[in-house]
Amino acid sequence: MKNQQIARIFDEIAEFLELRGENVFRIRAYRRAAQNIDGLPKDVGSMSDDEIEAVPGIGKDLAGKIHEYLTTGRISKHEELMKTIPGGVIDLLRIPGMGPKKAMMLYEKLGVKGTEELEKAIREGRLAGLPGIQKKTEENILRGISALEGGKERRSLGRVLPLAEEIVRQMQENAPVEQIIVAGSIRRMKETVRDIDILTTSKRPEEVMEAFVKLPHVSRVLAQGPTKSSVLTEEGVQVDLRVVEDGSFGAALAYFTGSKEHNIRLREMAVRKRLKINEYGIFEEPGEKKIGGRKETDVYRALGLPYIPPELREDAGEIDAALGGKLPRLLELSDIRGDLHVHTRASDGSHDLDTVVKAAIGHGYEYIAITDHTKGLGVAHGLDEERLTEEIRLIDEANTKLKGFRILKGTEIDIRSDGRLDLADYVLTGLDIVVASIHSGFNQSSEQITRRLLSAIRHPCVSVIGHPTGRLIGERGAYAVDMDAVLREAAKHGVAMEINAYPLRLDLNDRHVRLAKEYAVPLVISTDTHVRNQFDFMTYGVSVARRGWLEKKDVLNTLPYEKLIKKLRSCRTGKARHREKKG
Ligand code: DGT
Ligand code: CA
Ligand code: ZN
Repeated sequence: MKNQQIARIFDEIAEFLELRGENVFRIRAYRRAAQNIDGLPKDVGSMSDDEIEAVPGIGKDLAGKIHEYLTTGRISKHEELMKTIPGGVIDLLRIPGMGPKKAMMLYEKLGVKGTEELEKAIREGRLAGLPGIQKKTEENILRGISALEGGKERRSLGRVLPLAEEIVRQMQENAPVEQIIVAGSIRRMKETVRDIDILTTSKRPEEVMEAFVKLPHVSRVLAQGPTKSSVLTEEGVQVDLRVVEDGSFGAALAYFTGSKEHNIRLREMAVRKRLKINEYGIFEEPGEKKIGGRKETDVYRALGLPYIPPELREDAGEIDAALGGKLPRLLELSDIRGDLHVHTRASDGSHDLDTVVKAAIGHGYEYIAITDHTKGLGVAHGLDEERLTEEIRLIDEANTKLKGFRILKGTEIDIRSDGRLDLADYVLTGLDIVVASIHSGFNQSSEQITRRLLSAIRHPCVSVIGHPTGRLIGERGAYAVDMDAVLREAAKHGVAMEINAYPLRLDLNDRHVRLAKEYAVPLVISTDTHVRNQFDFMTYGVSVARRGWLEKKDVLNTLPYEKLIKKLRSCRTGKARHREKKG
């Protein structure tokens, strides 16, 4: 994906402009463009000029710059700005997460002229006390440097999966491959992944390898052999490609999908059945007669097991469940009927109500909930009682014109630091859904933050707890919440927990989801869409649910509208009396 590179360049331009004290609107425009490009689920390289111009925040000028990058691999404005800074700073800019401002500061204060010198300075403790540098910043820089060198950094699934899919697509176009599939932790949809493992079959393996090492993403070839090659992409991710025999494809797929722990359990079972299972096939022990391996199901069938979906292969009880005929019938993406956490331009979303609704209908949904932020979140232009009342009116009006689609009136209400909600109850009684979330005070003690969430759950108008742990993968850990206590309280009050499908969040995570199911807490899966194509993030949320063993019946937004509205907890009065009550 070129998206990340372009986003990074725009961010850097913004920082350069900032360093030079230029127009704040100009700076903001680049930042916003960067954010929106990074949020695109599709490669800009595969979009038409019109489509690119339709991305929010991208006008003719920025579309031109994107076009320039796609055709020349550079943006001249960026290059000009690069010329204004010393050469030693440029090397520092290669580090993921390092912007021009920080790089200049480190150069000026410490005189470091490259990643090696910087690493040394960190190890010697020379960064301590510099403006904006914390222990965490130092750790991030060190991790960035080692990622540059090794390509073995764990990254979020949301970053790597689109890249993996694109590499597969390019291989299908440019190489004589037959079957081709991504295995490893990506196939298991683990929330972070270390590298991309791809398996393929071909009659002409050498040509496949030639094409692979020449892919446009490749920045370095680590190894090239007749059946296995490894490369490093421009993004610093390692990709391993293996060509296997047709008759071994299923066995290899099972082997390289893992997890390692799951495979070990399978092999132990095989030994007891006097079988041998490896990446080449399934063999009967005396004599080594091959009895299968073409299909992945061969492996499970040989062991007397039903097929186990990749998301469950973590040696977390799936083999016993399979033996006992107790595997869950996992939720599917197509079971989802609507999205219950969506922002519009009224707060920090990119589109008006109409555009968002059209996108949801285009997505095949039956309903969405509009859940803009509330006033406590000033940066997101959160709504006060009056603005939310106006939004409710707009939704009522829109609903009268829609057939076969419903907009739920909602809010993503801020849970204040003392646990109180950010809006007066009289507005909440006019809503179909209240998603309550924490957006500040992440450093509170476990006791404080747990109490805060418990009091939100006890508020009779709250339907859902949004992104319940607040973590941002690779950026910010979960706050110190006692999740067990929160889930028990949610079960007691029938409050749903959200699986926020936004790839950076995936919050709840798979372990919490499984615990929630055990406590019979209702779950919803929502994308937290701010830009219309982010409805596509649902697939990540569904993966978390699958890894948490969820079935269709465990998830509220698989229900048709009428049933959903009965199951969702709310304090709706039926009549929108909020206006009379006001003041
Ligand atoms: P990752 O890359 O850390 O996100 O996680 P995986 O699961 O993709 O791990 P990776 O890439 O090291 O290996 C891919 C699969 O290959 C792994 O899930 C199982 C299999 N595998 C790798 N090494 C071993 C091993 O030493 N023993 C066994 N049984 N399987 C292995
Ligand atoms: Ca892997
Ligand atoms: Zn939120």
